[in-house]
Amino acid sequence: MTVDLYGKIGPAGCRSVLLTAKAIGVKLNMITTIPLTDDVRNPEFLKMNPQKTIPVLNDNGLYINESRAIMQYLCNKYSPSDDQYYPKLPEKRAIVDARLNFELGTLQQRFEQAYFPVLFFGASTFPPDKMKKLEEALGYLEIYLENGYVAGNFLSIADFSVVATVSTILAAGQKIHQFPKVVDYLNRCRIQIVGYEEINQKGIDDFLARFKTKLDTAWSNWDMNSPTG
Ligand SMILES: N[C@@H](CCC(=O)N[C@@H](CS)C(=O)NCC(=O)O)C(=O)O
Repeated sequence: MTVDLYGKIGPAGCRSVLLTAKAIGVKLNMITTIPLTDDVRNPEFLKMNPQKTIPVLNDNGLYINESRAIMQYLCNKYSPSDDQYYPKLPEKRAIVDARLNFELGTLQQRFEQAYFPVLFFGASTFPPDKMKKLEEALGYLEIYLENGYVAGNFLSIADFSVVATVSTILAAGQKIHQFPKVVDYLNRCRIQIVGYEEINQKGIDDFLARFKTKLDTAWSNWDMNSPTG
């Protein structure tokens, strides 16, 4: 029985699912799927995910979209005895869930609001108010890292989501030196997360190959006197 993952290596959501699968030893059959093309507009894909986004998991007819839900499902279904990446204790699991939601609703969202105008909508530089909000979110992450990882003193699926997003933010040129715990965390995760280079770094490389010129131009237009400069 194969478990199919519709996606590609670039997007942060696909990377975090692949890092989870690697950590718990689940083999996923990647079906390369490109957003905004017929790959996601055909009736078979729409049946799996009417939102036309990737990643999507197809586990023998069970279709799951939303990367964090996929990660939780993979742990619940395929690693029931593992108690590290998605702890069973309600108190510990609640913090992992809270950080996953922080990543979805705050960190990722603020990254998109700050950077998508440049990446996708032709803006010449970044909106200062949105950059300030992103910096605030990175400040929250700095606080959450007080015990070493986002949900405590252990590596969890919340780290896979946060690392995928925050490494993209760094690659986009965001300054993070004012958040020493975030800097240290990224350096540690790079070594500790199995498959970091082949999965996460490859995604970052793809992101930069696609957007470096736009990012360089936007940063050269950026006012260095702004709070995030
Ligand atoms: N919250 C979703 C976001 C999925 C998402 O937006 N994926 C992007 C990856 S590039 C996509 O498919 N975008 C195409 C679109 O929004 O039409 C998740 O974490 O899976």
